[in-house]
Amino acid sequence: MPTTFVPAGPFAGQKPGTSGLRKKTAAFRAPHYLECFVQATFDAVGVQGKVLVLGGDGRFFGREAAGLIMRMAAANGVTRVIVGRGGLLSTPAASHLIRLNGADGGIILSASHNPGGEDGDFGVKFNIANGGPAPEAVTEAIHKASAGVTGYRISDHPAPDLDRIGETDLDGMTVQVVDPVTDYAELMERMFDFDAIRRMIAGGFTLRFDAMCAVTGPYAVEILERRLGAAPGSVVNATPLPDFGGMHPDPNPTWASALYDLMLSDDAPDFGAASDGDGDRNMVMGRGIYVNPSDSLAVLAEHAHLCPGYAGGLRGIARSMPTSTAADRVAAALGIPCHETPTGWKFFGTLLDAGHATICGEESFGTGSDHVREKDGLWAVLMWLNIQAITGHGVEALVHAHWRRFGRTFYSRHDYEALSVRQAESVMATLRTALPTLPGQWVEGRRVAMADDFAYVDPVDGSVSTGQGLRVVFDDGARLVLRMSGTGTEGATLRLYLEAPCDDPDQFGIDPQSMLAPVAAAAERMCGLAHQTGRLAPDVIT
Ligand code: VG1
Ligand code: CO
Repeated sequence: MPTTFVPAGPFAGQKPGTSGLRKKTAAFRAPHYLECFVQATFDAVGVQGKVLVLGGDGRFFGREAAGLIMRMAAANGVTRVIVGRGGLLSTPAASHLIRLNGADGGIILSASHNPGGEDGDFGVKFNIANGGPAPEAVTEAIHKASAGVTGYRISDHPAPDLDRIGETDLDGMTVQVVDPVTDYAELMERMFDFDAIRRMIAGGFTLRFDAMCAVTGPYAVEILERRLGAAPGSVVNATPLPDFGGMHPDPNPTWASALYDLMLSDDAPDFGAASDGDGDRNMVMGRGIYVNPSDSLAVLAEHAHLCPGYAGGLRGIARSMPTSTAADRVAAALGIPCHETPTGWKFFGTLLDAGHATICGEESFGTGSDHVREKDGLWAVLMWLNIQAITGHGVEALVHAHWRRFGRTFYSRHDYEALSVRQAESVMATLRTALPTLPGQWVEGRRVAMADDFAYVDPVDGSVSTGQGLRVVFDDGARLVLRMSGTGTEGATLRLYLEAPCDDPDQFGIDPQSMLAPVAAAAERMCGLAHQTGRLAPDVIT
C-alpha cells in the first residue's frame, strides 16, 4: 500500500467542545496538528470499512484540510468518502447526507459563526451515524485516543479533484463528489409547501436573505430564487469566500447589522433572514421587527402543523436551558412535553432519535427539527415563509398574536468576550458559591424561588452532564443564567442570559433592555461581573 506512517507524537490533544475542536487556523495548520487530531478521531471511532461524509463551510484551509483528511481516510481503511463539491457542505446538509446515505459518520470543517481566514478560526467536528454531533462519550474517547497518537497514516497519492462531480478511486477508497445543494433542496421541498410560498412570492411578497459570504449562499440561491421565485439578488453576499469577505458570519443584530438596519428602515422587504458560516443558525426579521430566537422557536412550534412536514403535529419540543421559556407555554397549550437540555445540539439528538421531540431550539439563533440532527438555518427561514404563506399574516402580526395568546417573554443575552480565564472563573465561582443562600432572598424587587448549577440526565440513555450553567429563577418566572462559552478561541467568554415573562399587553412594547434591567442588576449583585472584570457593558447584546 502506498501509505506512509508519519511519526508526529506525542500529540497533546485538546478535548473537543460542544461543537468539535475549534482553534485559530494557524494552530490547525501547525505541522501535523490537523492530521494528529483526525488520526485520534479515526482511532477512537474506528473507521475501517466505514462510509464517511465530508464537507465544510468554505473557509480558508477547508479545501486543503479536506484533501488531507481524504488521504488519511484512505490510509485508515475507509471504504467511501462522500464529499460536497469544492469541499462545501452546510452543517445541516452534511447531517442530511449522513442519514440519506446511511453513512457511519461525517467530518464537518467549520468554526461555525467564528470569523475565518488565515488569522481567523478553523474547526473540525465529528458527527455520528444519526447525523448529529458526537455525544460526550465519543468526544471523550477522541480526547483519550489523542494521548496515544504517535503519528498518522496517510496515502501517498494526491487527493482527487474536488470540483468534479462523480466517483474516483483513492488508494482503494471511493471518493464520491456530490452537488452540495441538490439532496438538501429536495428534503426542503418535502417538508414545506413550496407551491404556497411560490404563490405568495409571485403575489408581490419580497424578501432578503444575507448569506454573509458563507456556505448558505448556493443553497439560498437555489431554493429561494430558483425554486421559489424570489427576485434575483434577493440573496445577498451569496458567494462563499475563504475569509467570508472579512465578515463575521454570525447572524445577529450586531454582526448582521446591514440586514438588521434594512429591515427597520422604510425600504424593508416583507421578510429578512441571515445565516451563519456553516448554515445552521438563523436570524429572522419582518418589516420593522426583529424576532428574538427564543420567540422564533415558540412561534414556529405554535404553527408547525401548517407545514406539510409537521401536519401530524409535534411530539414534543426541546430547548436548551438558557433559551427562554416561551416555548414551554406553547408545549403546554399543545399538550406535549417540553424538554430542557444543556447548551449544544448534541443533547437534542437522543430526544429526536427516540421521538420525544420533533422541534428544538436554542437562544443562540438555532432552530431545527427531526428532519436532520443539526440546527438548520434555511429550514427555519422556509418554515417562517410557509407559515406566512398559509396564514396570510406577516412576521409582525404573527409575533404580536403569539404574545397576546401566550404573553411576551422578554429575553436578552449579554456576552462578555475575551475575558481572562481567571476573571471569568472567579465570576462563575462567586455566583456558584452564593447559590445555596439565594432561595428566599429578595433581590432587586424579586424573590428568588430556586437557584442551581444545572445538571442534566438524558432521559433516553441516562448519561449525566453536570456544570451546565448557573441558574437563578424568581417567583414571577423571571430567570438569569450565567455560563461560560465552550466555543471561543480567545480567553474566556461569559454569557449572561436574562428573562422576564410578562402577561400585560400594555407592556409588550417596552424595550427589552429596560424591561430586563432589574434582572441584570440582580445578576450583578449576585456575581459581581462588572465589579470583578471592570467591564461596564457587554460586548454583544442579542
Ligand atoms: C454557542 C451557543 C450554543 C451553540 C454553540 C454552537 O456555544 O451559545 O447555543 O450550540 O455555540 O453553535 P457557547 O458554548 O459558545 O455558548 V454553532 O452555530 O457552532 O454551530
Ligand atoms: Co453554526
